[in-house]
Amino acid sequence: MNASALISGVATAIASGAISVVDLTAPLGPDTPVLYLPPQFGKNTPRFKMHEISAYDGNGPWWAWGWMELGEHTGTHFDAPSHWISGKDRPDNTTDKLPPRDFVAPAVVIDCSRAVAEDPDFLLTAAGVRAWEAEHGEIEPGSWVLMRSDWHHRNTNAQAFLNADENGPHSPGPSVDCIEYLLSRGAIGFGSECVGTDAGGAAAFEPPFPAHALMLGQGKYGLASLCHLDKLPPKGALLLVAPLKIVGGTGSPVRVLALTPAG
Ligand code: 23J
Ligand code: MN
Repeated sequence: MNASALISGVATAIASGAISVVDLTAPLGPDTPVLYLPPQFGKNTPRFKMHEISAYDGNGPWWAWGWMELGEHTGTHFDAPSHWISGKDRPDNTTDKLPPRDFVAPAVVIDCSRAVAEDPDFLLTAAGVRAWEAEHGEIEPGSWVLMRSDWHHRNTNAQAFLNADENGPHSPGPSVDCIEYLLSRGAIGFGSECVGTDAGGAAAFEPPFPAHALMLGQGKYGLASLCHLDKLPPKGALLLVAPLKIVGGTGSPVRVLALTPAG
């Protein structure tokens, strides 16, 4: 099929409902949980805040509008390579410089929800990914690899979402060898339902925060605070993820949409 027939085929299938458009984005507001890092790491990111400019009133009789206080890494968001020191010298590593073709890519979903229900510190390993591939086929180069944990159900409760105790946060994520394996497969990025792409305990890994250090260091991406990965097939979804074109941006809140076969 030629390109124009493919595009009109997709448009027709969306209009008819044969292809569903699934929203994987969490609501963005003052209650959106944000990462908390202990003081030894420096400063934290602020929570979202909306400031009113006018509301059809004396500040603007016919219009309502606002301005936002918004961290780049807030809510459902995208990590650009410049976010991490390992990616800081890469060319075109900021949100305004990334090639737009990277914003449309297939996704695979690795369902870890049962293991995570048993153990909030569950780590997806390279062996876990290989077991998934044995069942579903190899991960195609250029794919997003999304870790389904059903953690997004905690998203409305910051305490449960961050799940910290005196030993630090407890949330699932990828092991170091998992990220190394995904890079060897040519993944475009790693996505998680948790506050960041890395596990709660990842500060103690070697290297620390491997989804950040290794993925972003190789010019790949991250997606955090995804929702509803349970609505996607293990393979066969197409993800639309376009970060704001923030000049010099290290990341951006995003609306993440998946095209999936309906039913
Ligand atoms: C800064 C430091 C550590 C982490 C993060 C940011 C994120 O998760 C993020 O949002 O990129 S783990
Ligand atoms: Mn981030």
